[in-house]
Amino acid sequence: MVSNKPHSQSIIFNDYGYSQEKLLDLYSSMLKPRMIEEKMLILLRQGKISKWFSGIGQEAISVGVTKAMQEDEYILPMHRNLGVFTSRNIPLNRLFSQWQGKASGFTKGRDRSFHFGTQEFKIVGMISHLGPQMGVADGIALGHILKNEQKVSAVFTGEGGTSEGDFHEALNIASVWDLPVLFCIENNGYGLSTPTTEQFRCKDLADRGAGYGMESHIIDGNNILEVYEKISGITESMRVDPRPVLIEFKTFRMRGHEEASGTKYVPQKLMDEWEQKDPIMNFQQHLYDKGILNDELLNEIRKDIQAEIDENLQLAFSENSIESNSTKELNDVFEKFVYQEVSADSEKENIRYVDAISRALKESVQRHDNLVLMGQDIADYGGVFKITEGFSEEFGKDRIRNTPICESAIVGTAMGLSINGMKAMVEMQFSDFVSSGFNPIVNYLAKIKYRWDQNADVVIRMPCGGGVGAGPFHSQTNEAWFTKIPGLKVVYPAFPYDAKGLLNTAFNDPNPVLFFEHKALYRSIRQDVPVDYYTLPFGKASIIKEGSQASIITYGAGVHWALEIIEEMGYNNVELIDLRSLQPLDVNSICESVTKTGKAIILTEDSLFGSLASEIAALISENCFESLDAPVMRVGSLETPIPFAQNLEKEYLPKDRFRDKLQDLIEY
Ligand SMILES: Cc1ncc(C[n+]2csc(CCOP(=O)(O)OP(=O)(O)O)c2C)c(N)n1
Repeated sequence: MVSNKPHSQSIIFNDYGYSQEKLLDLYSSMLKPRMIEEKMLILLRQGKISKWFSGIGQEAISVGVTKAMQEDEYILPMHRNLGVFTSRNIPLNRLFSQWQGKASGFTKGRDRSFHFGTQEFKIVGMISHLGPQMGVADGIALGHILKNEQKVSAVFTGEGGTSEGDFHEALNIASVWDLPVLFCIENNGYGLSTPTTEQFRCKDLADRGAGYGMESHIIDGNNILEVYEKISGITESMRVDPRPVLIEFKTFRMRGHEEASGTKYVPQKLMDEWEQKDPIMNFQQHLYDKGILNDELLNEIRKDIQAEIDENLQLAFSENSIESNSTKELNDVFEKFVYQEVSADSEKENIRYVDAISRALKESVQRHDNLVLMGQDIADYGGVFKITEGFSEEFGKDRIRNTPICESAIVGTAMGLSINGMKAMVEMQFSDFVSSGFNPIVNYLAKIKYRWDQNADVVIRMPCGGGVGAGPFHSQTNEAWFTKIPGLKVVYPAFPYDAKGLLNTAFNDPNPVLFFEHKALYRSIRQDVPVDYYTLPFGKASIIKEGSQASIITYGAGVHWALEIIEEMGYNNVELIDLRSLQPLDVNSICESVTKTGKAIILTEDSLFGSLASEIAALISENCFESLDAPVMRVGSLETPIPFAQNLEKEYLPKDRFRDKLQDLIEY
């Protein structure tokens, strides 16, 4: 407990040049989060609130950094940074309601504790996975650079979080791109129960800066004046000379990882040592010694803070539990998007699938001046498929950016760009590599709108698919990894016309879109495509061929296999549906067709278990059961990884099995 009792002073404060007012402001700004936490501990024991990640003993860092930043600069805090939120003057009742899952909080009861952001207060809260925050900070900082704004972004991590790949990726990107990000490591001795000796081997984490060609500093995280003074100076210089800076704050976690878990594994000696270095008691003693603070003033400050806490807690407790219904919940998964049809009556050109993608990209970069394209080798080299050839000369390397090989932090960067009002595209060199950026897609991009009403205006392009003899890591069609995740749109065109129109729509849509492009179609499929800009809607399948004998439902390369086999077998009366968009899925067109034909076969390039084909089969069984004249059939690839040798790959892919199954269905 903080108290009025004298405290032996083990921290030296240099307050030269500070006004009394400033010193007292820094003091009471640390006292407020401490007193909130002390109140929380009481409430926790009374069973009135849920578990809690304590920042007791680390207040000087949150408060000092926030006070050193400008109010309109973004801060990306972690779970022990209550002082960031209080120093940004968030009304306490809103904070308390957030923690209780109530409507006056920031997430409509959808996420807990500090897992929220607010554009109003320029705070971007964490996701549980810790590391992705750092890539997001890169994106926000990149947004400032591209808008010519002299602003710094500050992101926090614990020392445990520095072991995650995201930390290394984000530092590397920030360094290569000279991004003004202040990376703040709070080295508090333990990551849950793991001491630093089991977390890393370097002496100081600040030393890691050198490995990235980055300036770094060690700061006493318990000395509010040192934190404030040094961070003020560093951020001031970063604004005029944009660059990342790594700070290691030395501090200590005075309580358990979370309140329920205790600190048994921490030697008492360490606890005692750091108790002596308590940031608030030391500074308080300093202010007493200087005659700036006395019992009377301290009691007054404490009384005011206590009144603010009690009043706001009362407000939060008296607020009713949040109410909702499934319609409201479902309505908040995606940012509203009113599709604008743009049609082109212009002349047409006969182009390949790959050209159509390239055309849409170029037109969208021209149309949206806030759109940034990122990917490995996409600048001067033009990307491995040459889709962005010539783009960097035409649009400049600010907007057409080669990235280091770091899918996770680049997806995070795209997220950060969107938070800072930009649009972003990430080209996965091959869709297989998205596994290295999976976490931020499914946990950050997909969930952020639902969590705190922030959209992720990001298109991820996914060159995918087999039939190219490229083996297990350059051939996968991994759309089903994503169609399962609420919050993501998934598009998968089979023709140049659709590819161009749908990709243009993807850039207009403010939601995260995974855009699958089949590599085997890139240079094998041509079509007459309007020269001018046009769009096509998501969620609308295209009926490639009408018929009444059976419905073939497919997408991507499957459409071309089906066309070939229909022709080869002379099945002139089957209906062929190209889904084009998988999420949203055009369930109506599927059901209408199956109701008409009474027979359905779903063809996918994916292996069947848990595939989109299985989902569609279930939908048909549920919705069209009474119209069915045969079992719903599915055809997909073998349940193996994709083999390299061409004859093995042919056996793996479903085309030949589809021929037989279709015949079975028609003859049923
Ligand atoms: C990717 C991931 N792995 C594990 C966890 C579980 N976890 C949450 S916090 C934490 C310790 C974090 O330590 P550190 O980064 O030092 O921060 P501190 O809690 O000490 O402030 C762990 C292991 C998680 N949230 N995310």
